[in-house]
Amino acid sequence: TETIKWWQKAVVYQVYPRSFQDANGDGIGDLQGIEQRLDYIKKLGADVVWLNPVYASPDKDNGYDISDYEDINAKFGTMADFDRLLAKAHDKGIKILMDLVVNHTSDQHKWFIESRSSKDNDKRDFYIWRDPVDGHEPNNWGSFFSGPAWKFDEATGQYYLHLFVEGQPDLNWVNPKVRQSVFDMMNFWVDKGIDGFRMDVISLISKPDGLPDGEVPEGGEYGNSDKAVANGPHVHEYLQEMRQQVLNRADMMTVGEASGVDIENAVKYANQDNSELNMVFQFEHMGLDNNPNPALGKWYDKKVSLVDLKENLSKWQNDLAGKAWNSLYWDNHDQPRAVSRYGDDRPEYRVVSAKMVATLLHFMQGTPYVYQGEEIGMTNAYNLQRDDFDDVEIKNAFKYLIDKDHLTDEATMLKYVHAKGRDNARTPMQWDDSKNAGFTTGTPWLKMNDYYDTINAKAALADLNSTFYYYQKLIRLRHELPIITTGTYELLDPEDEQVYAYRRVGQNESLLVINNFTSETLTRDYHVPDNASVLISNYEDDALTTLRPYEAKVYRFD
Ligand code: TEU
Ligand code: CA
Repeated sequence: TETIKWWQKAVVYQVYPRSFQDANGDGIGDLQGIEQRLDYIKKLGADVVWLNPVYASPDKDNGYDISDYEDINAKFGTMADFDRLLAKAHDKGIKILMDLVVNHTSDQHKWFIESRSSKDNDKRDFYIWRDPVDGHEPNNWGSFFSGPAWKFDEATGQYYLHLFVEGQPDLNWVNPKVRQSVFDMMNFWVDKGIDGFRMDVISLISKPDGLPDGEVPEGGEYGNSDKAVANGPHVHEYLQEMRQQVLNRADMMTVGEASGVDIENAVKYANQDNSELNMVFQFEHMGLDNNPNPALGKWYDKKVSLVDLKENLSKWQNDLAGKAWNSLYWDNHDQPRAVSRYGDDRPEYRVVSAKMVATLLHFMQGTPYVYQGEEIGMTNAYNLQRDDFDDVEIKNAFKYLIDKDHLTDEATMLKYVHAKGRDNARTPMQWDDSKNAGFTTGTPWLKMNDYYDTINAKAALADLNSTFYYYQKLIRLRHELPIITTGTYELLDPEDEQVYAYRRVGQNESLLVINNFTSETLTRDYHVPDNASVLISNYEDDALTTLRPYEAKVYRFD
């Protein structure tokens, strides 16, 4: 019999510290604010909190540009605040997962300041420096956030690589001193007693030999660096080294954010020998609703085809089964709100469809992640206008794709941003209906979503039919029923464009999970056995073969 690891039964709650709770009135969420809200997370039932980066940072990419890995961003508090938060969380039985951002540092990190100071500095090789080729960039790679992935540095006459913004130079993992410095830093956090790491773009740390050009999408200007770099030649070797030097020192949980990962590589990253990571975040389902014009990439506002979504998620369920472990997510700080993207955020359908979307995910095999506000059905922030956005990806998209390349008009781009932009997820948490939703007594760092008067945690906690209590039940069921962790997954009716139904089959019992993805009333007969009982549903009664708008129900039977 296989033994189940604690993180295989766990549910993770993701906290975006900047937007969770401001304790000191400066408009920015902070560590003391998170501490004040631990009981809320406990009430939901989550086992683990993943904190987005809280380290010292000039915030060119909201903390994903780290200038000191062993210090706390003063906006969020102090190391003493962190130590207290960790202790308080542990007292309540909540584990803390730290964000580990080691594909790149900030250009203000002391390693980079030294590295750029001269060609013979002993930190020069900590980063990826190249001579110009014919007076140009060394290759055609584009940054993930528009524009080129190379920046010319006058002082030494070379370019450095930055897959993200200029302030995020890529570390040179080929250099053993870089790896050792990263592992030492990780051990500093392990020694503090943290419970694991979420590893930012870990699939990108090993660059291909010779840094070959990437494929240029039709109508685009730069080569695709994601495809060129993902799952590079030494990435598995580096992670095995990390496992030996750091991860084996404690019973931790690790999840690698693996942009560009396919099944073959996921099976290596998250293999059951436990020689690398516990699980990865894959991105394929996030790309199914991309723009048909590849030069516009993710910028689009059409909903995903349910048939495509089923095909993709079922592939991950089936192909990792028994070989590697899945992570399950609809959203995070880089994605729009789940109910807006996969459900229906019109007032009459918001709650019911948020529950349906949750049901679909939470009965799959893997470790589910709930992004702050998802549990109360927070929606995209349609009230933000071009000047309100903070996210560098959105700002650059307007600057490069619209102002410079005119790929579409500005009004259309705004619609795309309202559908896909990262700031949809980053508007502050809505705690109550008082000014600024109880998030801050000051001026919030990012404009609030208009809907906090009706969509807020206080209202959700006062209503036993809220999405909050539905998530609470989903989490409790995962803890109580082993079949959700171990059962076999079987997709039903792959071609059905309106209903996503699947079975989980265990040794002594089965679950049948049925989700109406539409606002229509449908008729379907799944031949539910007589001895079946409804385990959870977003409607009060069971209408048998009738599926009401966004109805979700799970039958349990022998
Ligand atoms: O995201 C990596 C990543 O793949 C994103 O660029 C993603 O494609 C994009 O955000 C979708 O819009 C991680 C972090 O989660 C993100 O917040 C950082 O900006 C990025 O790495 C750089 O550190
Ligand atoms: Ca604050």
